[in-house]
Amino acid sequence: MVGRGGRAVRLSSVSATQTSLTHWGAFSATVEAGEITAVAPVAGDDDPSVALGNLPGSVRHISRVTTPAVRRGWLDHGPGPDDSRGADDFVAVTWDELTELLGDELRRVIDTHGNGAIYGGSYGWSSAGRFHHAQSQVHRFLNCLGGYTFSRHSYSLGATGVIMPRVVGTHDDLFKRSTQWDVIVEHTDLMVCFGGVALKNTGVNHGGTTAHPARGALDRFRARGGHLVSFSPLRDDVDGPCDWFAPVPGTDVAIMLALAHVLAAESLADRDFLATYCTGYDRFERYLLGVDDGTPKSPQWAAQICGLDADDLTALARRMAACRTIVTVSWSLQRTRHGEQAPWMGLTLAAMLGQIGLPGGGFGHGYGSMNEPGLAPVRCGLPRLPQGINPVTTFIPVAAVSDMLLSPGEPFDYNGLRLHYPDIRLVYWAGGNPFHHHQNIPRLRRALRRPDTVVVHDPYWTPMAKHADIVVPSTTFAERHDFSGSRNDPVLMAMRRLAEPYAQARDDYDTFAALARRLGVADTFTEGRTSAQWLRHLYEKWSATLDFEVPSFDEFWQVGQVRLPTDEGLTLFADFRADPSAHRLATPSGRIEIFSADIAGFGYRDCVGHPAWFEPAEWLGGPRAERYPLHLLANQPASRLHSQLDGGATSQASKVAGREPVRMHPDDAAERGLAAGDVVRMFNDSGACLAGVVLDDRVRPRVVQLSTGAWFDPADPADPDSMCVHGNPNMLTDDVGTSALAHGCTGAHALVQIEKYTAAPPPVRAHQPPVFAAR
Ligand SMILES: Nc1nc2c(c(=O)[nH]1)N[C@H]1C(S)=C(S)[C@@H](COP(=O)(O)OP(=O)(O)OC[C@H]3O[C@@H](n4cnc5c(=O)[nH]c(N)nc54)[C@H](O)[C@@H]3O)O[C@H]1N2
Ligand SMILES: Nc1nc2c(c(=O)[nH]1)N[C@H]1C(S)=C(S)[C@@H](COP(=O)(O)OP(=O)(O)OC[C@H]3O[C@@H](n4cnc5c(=O)[nH]c(N)nc54)[C@H](O)[C@@H]3O)O[C@H]1N2
Ligand SMILES: [Mo]
Repeated sequence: MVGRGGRAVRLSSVSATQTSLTHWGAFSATVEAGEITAVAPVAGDDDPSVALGNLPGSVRHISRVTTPAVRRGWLDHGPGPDDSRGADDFVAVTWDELTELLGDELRRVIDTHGNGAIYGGSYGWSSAGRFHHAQSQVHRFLNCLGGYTFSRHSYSLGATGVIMPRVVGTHDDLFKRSTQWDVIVEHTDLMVCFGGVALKNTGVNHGGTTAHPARGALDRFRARGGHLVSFSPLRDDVDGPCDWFAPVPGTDVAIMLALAHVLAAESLADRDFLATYCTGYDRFERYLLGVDDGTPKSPQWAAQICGLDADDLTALARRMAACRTIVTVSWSLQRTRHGEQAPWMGLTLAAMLGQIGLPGGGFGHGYGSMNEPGLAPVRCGLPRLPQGINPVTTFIPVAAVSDMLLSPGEPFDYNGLRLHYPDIRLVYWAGGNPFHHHQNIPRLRRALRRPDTVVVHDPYWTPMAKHADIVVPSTTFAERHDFSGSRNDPVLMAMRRLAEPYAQARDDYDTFAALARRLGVADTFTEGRTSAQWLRHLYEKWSATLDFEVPSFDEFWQVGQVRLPTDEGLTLFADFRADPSAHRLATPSGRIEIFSADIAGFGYRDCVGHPAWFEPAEWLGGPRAERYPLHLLANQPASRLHSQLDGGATSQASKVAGREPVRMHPDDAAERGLAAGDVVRMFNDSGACLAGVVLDDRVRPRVVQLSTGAWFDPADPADPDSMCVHGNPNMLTDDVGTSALAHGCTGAHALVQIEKYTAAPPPVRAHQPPVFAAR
């Protein structure tokens, strides 16, 4: 291969063993006959993710999209709303036909309805790799055409992404510049963890990761005498010794208020810290002590809500005030109704302890949610594919996708703004799976009937691909050259191609380049580069910005990695503590806003000016629990990343009777006459799914866990209300935002009922390709 200027681009060809990287870790692969047959973690990774076991067999898996495909109804009748999405046959087309059909449809929508009629948010994790990042590629492509309606925030951090910039002036730094594991090991006496520190989740990092230090750090922390307190309905959200409190799910804010109440009532709150570094504590304290509403948020009050012992909470508050304590809040807590409150209240509790900015004290968000918190940030930016400029200003908070499609023109509130949903004609998805990530699948299926055209790029026949009109077969990361780059991983890794593209799969970049050519924007999109030339270009452009030496691209590619310098020994907000005027927070007051006049000014009923306890609809203490008496935790799966490679060996080994496992307490099973291995029907007003029973007394009674990621598999594809026979928990979650402030995803929780499924369980066909019709 020859690069620009005639230099040799030494992108090695496919060979038997290669290293590469996924979001869940770096590995070396054995490749035979175009397929990954074995993988091993790289040296230096002490705690590799079990999800690596899903990679063998993933290139030639039965669920691969092998040809460009168009839904028969769309091909026969042209674009338009259609109830048969998800139930129709597909027709194989050539790449040239696909480029023509899709290019012309994009042109039609833009010319007739304008660029704002394209929804190109395209949320999803796709693959690691800086260049072939599907979401960046689709955004760049659509920007070349004049833009698209976009989405803000993520399913991961929908509430946090809005509340935290308002009250502590940042969102990113909470993770990127979090207090490091080594500092916690050395200085922290007590880690009080709301939502535990789930090591299953630290396997994963956005953009990939070459090391997993969390488990080792917790071992060293305990060896030094540190103690862990976990509030979680699941004992195994902490691996190893801890004080385990199993509250009623969704009641953490009440617990935090009770701890805060003890601090206030017993003069244990750090008044100097609150006066110097915070604003609005007085307003909050009136609420805390019940001055206006007559309800002190005491341990006795909280005990009625969370089901824990009031004396235990009092004792814990005193213990927290007496030693170096870090309060951590997992991301799951903000993926619920009123999800803004838990991170805001966790921060407030830490502020009352007065240890924010001291080594090993203060606040942490997401230890055990992602590998990133606790890891040292790299001291430089990363190579990045420029996405161009989007002239369209219409957007939605990301988890409002069904609302948008079902209610064009309707007004909605978001973060102090009154916005309107656009009228979307074309939905473009590359690198995500809404049937994994969005709530209330029956509602999503109705929403997807509305647009004229749905386009999906994916390597696999995911349920989203099966609901598309135009399906574009993408390569997987394993079939192309790329390189990694993650802001808290010290290694930039070459991701060399492991196998030739399977069947007719094409890189997303090449698909967009062909479309750009047809639409007359090829030069803008490709800038005259092949993907190999882009890799070199991005690397060289990036290395020119650095104030330290890195090897040339050719050397990098040959050696396979570059080590980047990192900022070591960070404590979150240490600078602010040392000098609050020089390091003002980016909030209106420059300080931590325990009371936010801006938020109060919006007048929202579900998010007021200070952190507060709101009763959610989905909780065991509310009226809905009479009909649906079990609290479902729809958490992240231990066996895979989201829905990715659900057909792989590790994921498949976790299934029970071919279904996703639902973990429940033996008493709840006995009450329903259920035994381990039974197939059950889980249901509520949103929908229903089947699952396979696992009994475990580490689950709090009346709580059940069905992780996300089983590919949606309707018993009757033509019926939008059809149950899922495979165990997708988003059949059960309610499609409602966190509050009018953030409208974040609330998929973590739902109330359900469970009964034995007595009929013969339908076969699971989730990973089978759809039916193809002759032309
Ligand atoms: N109920 C409930 N729902 C949830 C959550 C929850 O806790 N509970 N969690 C939420 C969270 S935090 C998240 S982040 C989301 C995750 O939701 P998603 O990010 O949408 O889930 P993934 O399964 O990672 O989807 C990525 C898709 O990209 C495809 N892909 C991989 N490589 C490529 C490529 O190179 N090109 C293209 N075009 N496609 C590629 C994969 O095959 C896969 O279909 O789910 C959310 N949904
Ligand atoms: N293996 C694996 N790791 C992953 C992912 C994956 O798909 N697979 N996804 C990654 C992504 S994109 C994200 S955003 C993060 C998400 O990180 P999180 O949102 O933190 O992950 P979850 O597993 O949903 O939740 C963590 C734990 O919180 C507990 N929990 C749930 N509700 C409550 C509650 O009301 N109160 C208390 N105290 N505890 C509660 C649950 O027991 C759960 O196991 O995970 C990342 N890590
Ligand atoms: Mo996420």
